[in-house]
Amino acid sequence: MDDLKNILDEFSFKGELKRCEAFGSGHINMTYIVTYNDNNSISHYIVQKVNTNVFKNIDALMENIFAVTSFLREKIKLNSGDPERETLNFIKTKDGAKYCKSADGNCYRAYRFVDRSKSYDSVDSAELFKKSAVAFGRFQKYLSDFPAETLHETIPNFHNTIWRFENEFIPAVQSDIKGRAKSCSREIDFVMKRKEDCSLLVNLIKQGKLPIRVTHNDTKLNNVIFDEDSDDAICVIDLDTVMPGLALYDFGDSIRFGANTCAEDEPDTSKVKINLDYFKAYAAGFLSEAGDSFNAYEIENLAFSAKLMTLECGMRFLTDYLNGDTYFRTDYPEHNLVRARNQFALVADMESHMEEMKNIISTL
Ligand code: ADP
Ligand code: GN1
Ligand code: MG
Repeated sequence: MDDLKNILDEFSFKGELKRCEAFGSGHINMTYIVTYNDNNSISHYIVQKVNTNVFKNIDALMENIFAVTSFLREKIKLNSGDPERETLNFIKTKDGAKYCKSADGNCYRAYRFVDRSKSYDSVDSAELFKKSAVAFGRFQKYLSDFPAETLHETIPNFHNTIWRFENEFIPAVQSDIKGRAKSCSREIDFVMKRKEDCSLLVNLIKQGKLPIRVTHNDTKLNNVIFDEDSDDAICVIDLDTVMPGLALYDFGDSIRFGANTCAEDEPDTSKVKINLDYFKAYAAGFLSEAGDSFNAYEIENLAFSAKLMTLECGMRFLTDYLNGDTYFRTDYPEHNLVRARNQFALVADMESHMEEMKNIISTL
């Protein structure tokens, strides 16, 4: 176990350490909020232990994040925004490094907490969801002239759904190392029947129909923070998966998480539905910022991308369940299976509303 106090001492925080507590609800990294008092001036920072089981090359990861946040800072200034609040501001170690490594080999990084901000784990109005869409759309727009070829692929094939199907899901079913496959044969079948869906976007990329852009790739609602006073979405966070990708990945993943009438781990799947009002609000907000450059194939596949990102995420939860829960943090033994069932219920509901979803897009 690392002594967090020793880790904090590695960073150039000013003042005396007052508090340090676990924070947030992410499934991958371990996040802490720390408070310092410098001559009665209180500062908060976020410190994160990066999951090196998931992110194998932390130097590449941090290089990406520093490059992207520096680029965004200039864009925000050009647009008369406030770079202190609208992008992440990292704190280097006392040695000038982008992160610090503990004696146990764990990697920690730190950045400024955005004061007077809040985050949401679920959507409470179409208006709020639209605000998050504007922030994610703007994020993509601001990065549209970032040199994508300089970015490292922090998790190769992250949204290559057919790759995940063939190289992760099928091997997990076949090896069934925990003997769990028999308890989830319906869920396994659900994915098997949708194999063709998994290749659709990848094939459009191969045919040159979908442009590769710099995308966030993990556009959950709680990966954007809101201003406590105005409730505007101010800053896109959790930048570990910023990589070359499709606009559709960012759109689809937001819908997966935010337009579900339930949390992604609600066990009662009869409550899981697609909220079409939220779908419409998000699409309107996202397109208002990023949509100008979209081609016809991107527009045509917006509704499908929501279904695909949900199917992919459910397949990843199910794969992790079959593998013995080694990737996503879980709170109880069946957590990943519950999450997978929830995602598949949402896929099924989207399938029965696909024409309505497409019609909504065509009215925008
Ligand atoms: P995780 O990998 O745990 O999802 P995040 O980077 O998304 O980590 O951070 C977890 C939570 O911490 C966020 O959902 C948000 O509530 C809060 N948070 C993260 N960074 C900041 C920040 N710079 N300012 C304010 N809150 C933040
Ligand atoms: C993980 O780190 P977090 O909780 O924002 C995962 C996403 C999944 C999401 C499901 C790097 O996101 O891909 O969609 O859980 N992140 C990574 O809730 O795998
Ligand atoms: Mg997060």
